[in-house]
Amino acid sequence: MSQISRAELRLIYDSRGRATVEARLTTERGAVASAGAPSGESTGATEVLAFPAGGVPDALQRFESELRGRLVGLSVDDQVAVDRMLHEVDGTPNFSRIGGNTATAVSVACALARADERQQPLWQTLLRPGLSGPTYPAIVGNCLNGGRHAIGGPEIQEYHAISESPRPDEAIRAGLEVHQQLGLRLRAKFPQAALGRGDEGGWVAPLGNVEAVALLADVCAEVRDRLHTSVHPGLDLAASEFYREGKYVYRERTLDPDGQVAFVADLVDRYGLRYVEDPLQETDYDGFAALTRAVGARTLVVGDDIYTTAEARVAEGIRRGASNAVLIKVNQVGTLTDTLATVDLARRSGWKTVTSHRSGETPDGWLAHLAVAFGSAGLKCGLVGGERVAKLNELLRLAAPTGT
Ligand code: 2PG
Ligand code: MG
Repeated sequence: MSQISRAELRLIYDSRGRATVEARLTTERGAVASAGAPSGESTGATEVLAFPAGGVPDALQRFESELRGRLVGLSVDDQVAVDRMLHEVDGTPNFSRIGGNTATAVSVACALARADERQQPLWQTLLRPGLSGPTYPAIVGNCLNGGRHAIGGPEIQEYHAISESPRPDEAIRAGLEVHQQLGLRLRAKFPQAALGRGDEGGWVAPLGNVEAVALLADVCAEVRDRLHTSVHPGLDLAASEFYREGKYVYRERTLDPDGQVAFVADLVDRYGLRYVEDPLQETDYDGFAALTRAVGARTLVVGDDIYTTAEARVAEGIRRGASNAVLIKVNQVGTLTDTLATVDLARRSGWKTVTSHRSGETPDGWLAHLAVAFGSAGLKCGLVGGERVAKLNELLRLAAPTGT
């Protein structure tokens, strides 16, 4: 058992150039570990707050006056005690005093320091019950951006290539190939347009919602045949973002909730989607359940904004059969202990987990270890852009530590 001898929090910038925090913990045995916290843009209503009302300056000040002294002397072996202290000092249900990103950075840095002391990779330190070694997640790789992550794209927020292989290098290669081929197809289709990339590195193009799914499905099929790797289309609709007064408002159509369930089910069947995240707005457990009954046997129906990684909301989802998978983002709940409770509940209940980045990311790689430690079906971390590639590269490193 080794105690924290020094604790620091600093301002850093995320991939959007917005301020966030990074924690650095030193132990009495000389381990040093840093972790930065990412930030979302299409956040769930029930997420903890990333920062106190005064933003990062307030978070830094509260850390100095209330947290630093409490951290020093705690054991890095006792993740639960560290995370409990974060809740105690905060004293609110949603980390609105110290900020969920401070909690996330400290909590993950503690796990990294423990792994360092044990001379283990992080995934091994956090490996969930029932898992005896690493299993590698499918790559949920963002190829095309819309919604709040892009300017001028479709309403659906994320168009993914879901690439699966027991070998992460093959899965990553297939995802990257879809991204690159899609870029070439867009260039050919819109020779005069200014093509760009969105917040998560996916392309942004003047495509309709269904037109984009069709194009992605076509490119996935071509890459699948050529590389002989399983790669299929998937979506994060982030449907709360275009839900207005009881209706889902796309540029091409406006749908009531039943119409939305039928629309998404049709996309799954027509284009072979293997992944649909947030197909309904974040309070519609019944709509989620109807879609899961319709297509849950052939696709992952994943809840993000509806659960916000919180154990109680996932328990409600399980009771109501609302989906068959849950997205896992540490900073939606603020600590690793809270995150592990949700992951373990999902695993016990036969649900899949998908471990996810945020749209505003840091160049840290620890997310890849979390996906492996949790036995996640997917690692959702984007495909291109330094902050996304950092996670993919870390997955490569942990899968083949010697580079073979
Ligand atoms: C999502 C995420 C990440 P954000 O909706 O799943 O892709 O977006 O971080 O903006 O919440
Ligand atoms: Mg989402």
